[in-house]
Amino acid sequence: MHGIIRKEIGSKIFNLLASSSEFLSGPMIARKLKISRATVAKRIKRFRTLGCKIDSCPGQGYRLVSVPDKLLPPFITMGLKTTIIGRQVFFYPKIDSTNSQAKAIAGHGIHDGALVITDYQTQGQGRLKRQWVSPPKKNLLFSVVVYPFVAPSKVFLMTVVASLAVCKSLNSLFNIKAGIKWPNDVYVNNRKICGVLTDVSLDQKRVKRVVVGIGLNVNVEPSLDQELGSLATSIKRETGRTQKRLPILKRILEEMDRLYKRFLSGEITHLRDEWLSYSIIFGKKVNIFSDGLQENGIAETIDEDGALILLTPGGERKKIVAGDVSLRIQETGVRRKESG
Ligand code: BT5
Repeated sequence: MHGIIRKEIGSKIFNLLASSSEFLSGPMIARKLKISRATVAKRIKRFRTLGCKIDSCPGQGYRLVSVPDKLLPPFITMGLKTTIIGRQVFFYPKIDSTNSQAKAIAGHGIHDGALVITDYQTQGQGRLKRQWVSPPKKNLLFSVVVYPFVAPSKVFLMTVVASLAVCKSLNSLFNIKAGIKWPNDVYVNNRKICGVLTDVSLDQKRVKRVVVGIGLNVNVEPSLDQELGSLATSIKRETGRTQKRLPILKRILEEMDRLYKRFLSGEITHLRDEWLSYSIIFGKKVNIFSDGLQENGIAETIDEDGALILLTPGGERKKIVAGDVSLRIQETGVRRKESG
């Protein structure tokens, strides 16, 4: 209990500093929050040990100059331009999986758009019991909990919201041209940079909650990682330099916020069209794997429920539902093994 109160005071002091570009005096902060000046000074000291740069000037007070690249809740919400996504943040230094944790806490006072984020997953999950691999503190690993009032057939649009948000952010921040490989992967130059894992829970045929997990490679060096090898890429690999994770996360949350609101207001066709414009599979020969069976054909389009329309060699059009399938693009010399 005491810990919670201390945390709340810390957040309040931090929020005051973060909302002002001017110096704020210690006595003024103390008066406003009904705490002692000593408490203010102690908290400021703690923020500095966390890596915040805070100027102090006798007679004027304190001014927040910068925050470290740490994925802590006050740093994430500071200046975050969203109204739904990421307004509530749960950070864990290490956890089994943010999707599992988000599912466990969803419904227990967890708001629409809550963010569950970690620096390291011990059991990062992909689809179909595959693994998501990510060394500690290198990448972005997070899940967002939402409660959209939509029919189950439209849940795929949350995967659309997530993958589009990632593509747009990579483009606007780094001029990286990312594309979407149906159903849930983001690729750059034929290598996977991000995976999305969407989990839905239903209540009498309506959607009760959706957890959308995003794993984005930021500073991992795939070539140094045997498991990722030549299949994966990262923002560092594409840009040639180490990148800060916090601004990337914020941009993705802001893009998700915009896209999620469009989804809620029924702009489904627009969202789908935008998603299609990022697709890297249309017109290409693909192999579909499901339950040990394989289908080949040309990826033609994606229908209004997110299913892939496959044109088979016999000229038949088959509808492939995303659920339990993997897709491989048939291109020689580009990919050496299936990566999801
Ligand atoms: C995915 O599955 O791509 C969904 C990954 C979602 C991960 C996030 S992290 C936060 C949240 N919490 C979780 O526990 N999960 C979500 P799939 O399409 O099945 O792809 C998995 C395959 O991608 C693996 O079998 C590997 O081949 C490959 N892979 C694993 N880690 C990778 C990485 N860091 N970068 C690129 N490819 C990777």
